[in-house]
Amino acid sequence: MGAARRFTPPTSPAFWRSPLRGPRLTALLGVVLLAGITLLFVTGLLSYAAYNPDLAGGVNDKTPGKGLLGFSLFAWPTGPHWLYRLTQGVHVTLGVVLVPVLLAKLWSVIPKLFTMPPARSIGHALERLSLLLLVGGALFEFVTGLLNVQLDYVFPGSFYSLHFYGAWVFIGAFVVHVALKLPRTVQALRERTDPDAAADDTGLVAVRPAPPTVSRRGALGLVGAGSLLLFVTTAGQSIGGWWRRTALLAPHGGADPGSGPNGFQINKSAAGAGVRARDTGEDWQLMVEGGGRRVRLSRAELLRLPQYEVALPIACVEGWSTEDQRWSGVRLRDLAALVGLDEAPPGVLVESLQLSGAFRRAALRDNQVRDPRSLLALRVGGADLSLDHGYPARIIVPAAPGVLNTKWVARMTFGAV
Ligand SMILES: Nc1nc2c(c(=O)[nH]1)N[C@H]1C(S)=C(S)[C@@H](COP(=O)(O)O)O[C@H]1N2
Ligand SMILES: [Mo]
Repeated sequence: MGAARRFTPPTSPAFWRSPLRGPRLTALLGVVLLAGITLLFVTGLLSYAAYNPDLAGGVNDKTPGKGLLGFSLFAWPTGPHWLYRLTQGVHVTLGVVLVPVLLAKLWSVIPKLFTMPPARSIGHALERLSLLLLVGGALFEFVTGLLNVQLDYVFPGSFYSLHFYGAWVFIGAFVVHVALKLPRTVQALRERTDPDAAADDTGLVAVRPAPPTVSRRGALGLVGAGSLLLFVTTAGQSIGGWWRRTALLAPHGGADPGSGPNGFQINKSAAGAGVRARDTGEDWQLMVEGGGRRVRLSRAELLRLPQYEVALPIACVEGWSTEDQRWSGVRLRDLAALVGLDEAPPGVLVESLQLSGAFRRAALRDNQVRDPRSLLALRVGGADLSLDHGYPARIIVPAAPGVLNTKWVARMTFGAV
């Protein structure tokens, strides 16, 4: 028997032996994340604004305590009609695709987690604390985002506040981190090779490197291949057409939509929302209120009003979207005119006959009501709406997130928001 090998704890630099680690690998992964996370942050803020959380009454507001963090809000436009489809498709697809890069980046710096002593000075302690917020924030944002996309809102309602406040904590730590590390990152990218362990000021280069099993280029290739695989199995849910078949990782929605004009993704089925066929039968009436007036309309009466057809997609916060569907029905501004609000109609509060659930009501801004493409849709693709797509009537608004396209509408109150 040979002498017992001495145990090397992870707090010892000798424990970390991969010859791949070094400032250059970390810097390369770092710049990819710098670009990617910046775009994630911007598209995330856009998605937040697209919900119109600042409308009066707080109907759409899942983060009433946002305070100054609501500074970025603006009136979300109604064009181009594919706007939310694009921004949210980018947000979700990019978030998924960056997962291997994030994991590789964390792997590349993991020896630093075990640095001893834990804090050499107050400055060092503060830096490590900010890293806790950085790494914790990154993992939190990616995990909550992926759970929301994959599991159909595991935390309905609260997802928005978790992901929103988490994003601000994370981005604060991220900005500090970038400011501290950018000079060293640029230097590492300029120098073609890593310093040896003795000259290394980053603590990343292995002091006792193991023989290489893969080159650094090979390792980056693996990360890239992982991202590419995730891209082709995710992006199809937003690109549509032939690509939809490649979207193996996309969520499958509340029900099988079947084929025909109503054969597109269903988010929450009628059964799932507790909407029964007898609530939507002959007795169903739409109540339109506003300007001190009230009108009730049956579906037959709605069908006798001027009908318009628009080609618009449904684009969900989860990242999936449909191709443009041919919706037809009554213009929202014509409904406002029915209660006398034909001059510059105001925003509207839309309520579903669904009794409970976070998405049973939504508010639309005046610019959305006024757009001639905004409809109370009665039909899609030349057929009556299916119960799962919102029969007898649902909202469809250009460029808006799917959540504002309320299904099984029962009441519309103009001027309530
Ligand atoms: N009443 C009601 N309307 C609703 C929802 C809901 O749960 N209840 N879900 C919304 C969400 S989040 C989306 S993405 C769209 C999806 O519409 P679809 O199922 O017809 O594709 O409906 C919206 N309208
Ligand atoms: Mo949605």
